[in-house]
Amino acid sequence: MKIELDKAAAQKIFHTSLQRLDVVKKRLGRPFTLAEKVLFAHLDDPSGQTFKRGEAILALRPDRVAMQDATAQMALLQFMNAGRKTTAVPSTVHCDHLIRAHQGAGKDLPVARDENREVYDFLKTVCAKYGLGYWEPGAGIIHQVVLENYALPGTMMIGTDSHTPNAGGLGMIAVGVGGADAMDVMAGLPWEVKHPKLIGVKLTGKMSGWTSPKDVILKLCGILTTKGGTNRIIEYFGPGTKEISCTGKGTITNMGAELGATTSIFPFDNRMEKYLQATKRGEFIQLLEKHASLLVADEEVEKDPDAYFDQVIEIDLSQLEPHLVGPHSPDVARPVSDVKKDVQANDFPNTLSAALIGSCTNSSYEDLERAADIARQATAHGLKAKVPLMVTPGSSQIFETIARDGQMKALEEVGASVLANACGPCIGQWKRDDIQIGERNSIITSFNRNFPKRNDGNSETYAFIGSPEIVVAYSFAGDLHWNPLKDSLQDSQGLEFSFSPPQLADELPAKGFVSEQSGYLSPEKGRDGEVIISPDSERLQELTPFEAWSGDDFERLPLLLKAKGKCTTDHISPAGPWLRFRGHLDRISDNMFLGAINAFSEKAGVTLNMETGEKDQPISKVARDYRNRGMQWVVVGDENYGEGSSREHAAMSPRYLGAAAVITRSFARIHETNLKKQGVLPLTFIHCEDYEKVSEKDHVSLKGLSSLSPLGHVTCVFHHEDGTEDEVELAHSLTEEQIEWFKAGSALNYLRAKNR
Ligand code: MIC
Ligand code: SF4
Repeated sequence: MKIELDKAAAQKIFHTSLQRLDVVKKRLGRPFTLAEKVLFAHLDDPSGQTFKRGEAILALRPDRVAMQDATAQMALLQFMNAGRKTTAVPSTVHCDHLIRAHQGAGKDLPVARDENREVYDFLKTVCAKYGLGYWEPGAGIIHQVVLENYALPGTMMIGTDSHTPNAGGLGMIAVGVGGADAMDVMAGLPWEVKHPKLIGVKLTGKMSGWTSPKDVILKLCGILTTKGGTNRIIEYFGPGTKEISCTGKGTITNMGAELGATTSIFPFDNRMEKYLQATKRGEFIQLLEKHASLLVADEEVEKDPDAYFDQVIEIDLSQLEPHLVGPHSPDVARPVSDVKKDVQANDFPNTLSAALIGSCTNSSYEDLERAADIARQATAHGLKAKVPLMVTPGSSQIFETIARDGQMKALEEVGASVLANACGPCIGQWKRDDIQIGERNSIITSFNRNFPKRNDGNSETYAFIGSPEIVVAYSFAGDLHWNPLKDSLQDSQGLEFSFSPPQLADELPAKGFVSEQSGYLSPEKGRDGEVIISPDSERLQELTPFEAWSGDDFERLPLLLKAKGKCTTDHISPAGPWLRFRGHLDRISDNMFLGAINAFSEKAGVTLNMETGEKDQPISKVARDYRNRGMQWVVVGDENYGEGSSREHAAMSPRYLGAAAVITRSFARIHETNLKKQGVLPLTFIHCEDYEKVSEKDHVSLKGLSSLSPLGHVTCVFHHEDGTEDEVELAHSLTEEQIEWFKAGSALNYLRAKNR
């Protein structure tokens, strides 16, 4: 099978799409939105599929799988147990997350190659053996590389990273999933997802001045909040969509992940054509034009959006102001003009300690040109950045092109350092020498996430997010009280000057991208290589299947933790230094719940060991102790539990250390599926206030599990220390088949038993 996207393959996809869509059109007999078209065109069984937004489960056939190095390890360790010779669909692995940012690209990359050799060798040999494409460290960040090479309007992809929807900027349905979902698709099974509700975002007007695509999504984060997109697709429509470059659209769909959205998508237009042309995929344009009806919503939708979307939001690009969001959550949004007021009112540190641009979200040619424009203005006034300014290009193609066209020089002239084409400081892989852990400071980035500890491992770093040009402007003032749109600075002569908004930038390089494909290995090379995992490796560990469910109700299991407030996957399974152990379940499980806030002590990462009576013990240590005593345990969580990343370690570590169930007020989509896949019951309080009934020394019983059925309830008893009890009803969203996963101990166990 060819990994590269080729015309024949695309033709085949569109052919099947038309056939499937025809079946659904006849069944439903109404106009479709774009998201519906692409979803329905990928149904496994278009004539038998049931539809109900927010309830039915769609079985889909994605065209492609992409995985990044930190999640690919688990996905591939599971895939190796699935008994196949090759993957069922073209699949790629991208080495980007494990590279540490310390002294710039030139020095950091060789260090990363050396430090992570064992993992890279493992990934490389698995790719060769099972026919996957392999992108070496330094080649670029997964989402940028996918956009440049594999994304195509009207097609469908899943990826083991929550920002996979980046490809929605090029009209694709691209969804972030856990490794076990990726494994299913690579093993030839359909991929299941809840039939999403649809949010239509109508864009009108035209951006100007400082406003950029980033501000569209930052504004939307403020409107919808981090859980507003759960089990929903965000579909953009209206005349404003055509005013945004393809990569700008990618920035917007990328950060739809911050809303918890299943994915986001833009309709096909000539900005996408231009991008395909520039990235040497012009050969697809004719084919796309021929199938244009598959790539945009039916006309009726734009005329009467309320009839087709579950919610409609309108954003007038002409009125949109540049925004900054943060700290600690991407939905704390306000226009730049309100930043000073907010920083003062909340006593956030106003002095900035660093400014960072780039990442998978914002490192397009257009982004870096606009950022360079601000840098050039500063140079003309003799200024250098006041705080360290770092640039993370998204891919080697971008890196080489901005090196050729001068943007890099403009940024370096004001003191910027260029980091490797990798995630680096966006995922806690930022080794800072300037700030001590515990030191209060603010930073500003053009990334997409800003949960505590996310960038430098320091919970006292307050991260604000804005567009690259806004971030670069702030780097010259070094102060959040300063407003780049209005306030002036002193130039090298002591004269006042203000920045002008960045010039309208070329969205694509006039001379084309520098695009020799460096860093890609196609699987044809090295087919017969062996996959080696050393038994005493501390980076990789073969997986042992989890035990099947005993068939008995869970009786009086200890409450390991009641988490309070935000409990993202970064709280459950932090990244940064722990990324090292992503292929070693036992080792990485030592990080379990390090960031979770205990509702009783208000402390992070610690809990009471009810067996020994010891207080404030590391949560993973207590879990191991319970497990060693042959006990399973339960966790209680708050709202939108597990938001953020797709990392299935946040489900596998709990399962490995003995979790029977996680009971919350609500779950984020990917994490809820990850728990189901690993055989942990994700349950939700029917009455949210029942969360309050849980006390520190509770034991928990879950009843009637042998008659668990879709849409049924589970009765739960919290046995309190004083002998009293509270009985509450819990809901779950397990389907018939997912109940079988639970019974088998995991989805993988179920799959293996079925194939036997
Ligand atoms: C992230 O942005 O949080 C990550 C790191 O890319 C994760 C994946 C991971 O944890 O490996 C994601 O977004 O899914
Ligand atoms: Fe990497 Fe950050 Fe993008 Fe995740 S969000 S893929 S960590 S650059």
